[in-house]
Amino acid sequence: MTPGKTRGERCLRATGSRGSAMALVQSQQITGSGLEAKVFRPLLSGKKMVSHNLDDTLSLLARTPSALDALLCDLPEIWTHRNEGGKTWTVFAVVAHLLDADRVNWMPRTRHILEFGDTRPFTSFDREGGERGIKEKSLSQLLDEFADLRSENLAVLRGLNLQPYQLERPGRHPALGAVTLSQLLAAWAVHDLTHLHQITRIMAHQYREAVGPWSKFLGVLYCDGHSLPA
Ligand code: NI
Repeated sequence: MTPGKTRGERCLRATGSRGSAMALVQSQQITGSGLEAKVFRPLLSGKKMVSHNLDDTLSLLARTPSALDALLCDLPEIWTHRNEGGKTWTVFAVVAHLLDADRVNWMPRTRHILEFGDTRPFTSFDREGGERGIKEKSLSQLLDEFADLRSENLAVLRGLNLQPYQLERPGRHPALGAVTLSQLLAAWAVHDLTHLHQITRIMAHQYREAVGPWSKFLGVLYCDGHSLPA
């Protein structure tokens, strides 16, 4: 738990973010069809890919715990403790995986590249490792631990004051081969997004039948297969 903050305060903070977004919309005086036009017209075309920027990555990585809090805090367990069938993950398991990845994957590999470069490969990451030691924990506890650990990790990462030449430093992934530190940090951000996507997909699955014929308009119900474990 973040010192001095209770779970309720963190939930309120997340709600406050939503309020800020609404205020932004109102401040821009976007109404009616004008809103639609502005929302659906991109500021920048997605066809031109941007290169990795560490500040942009840090901004996103810092936001994920609040996003998870806002979405999941105090939800009924039908949303958080049910899966998509078979041995697929629950939302609870995904949060445990994100926590585990912050513990044993991203920052340890950052240090590994800085220390060893590509002279020795990373230790393999056990994607199921998040399941160990969580049976007695609540989702609230996992969210708190994740928020605290992410905050600590980002403080360490900022403290490294990484320079461009360091971001280009090569590393060796045990399965993927040659990578760079820049790619590792970009992948950390997109790993968050992958699992946010997976979380909303798992949640939507619970109402797969309940929505009746609307299912044909609800794309999240048809996006199996592009969120393989990462
Ligand atoms: Ni993953």
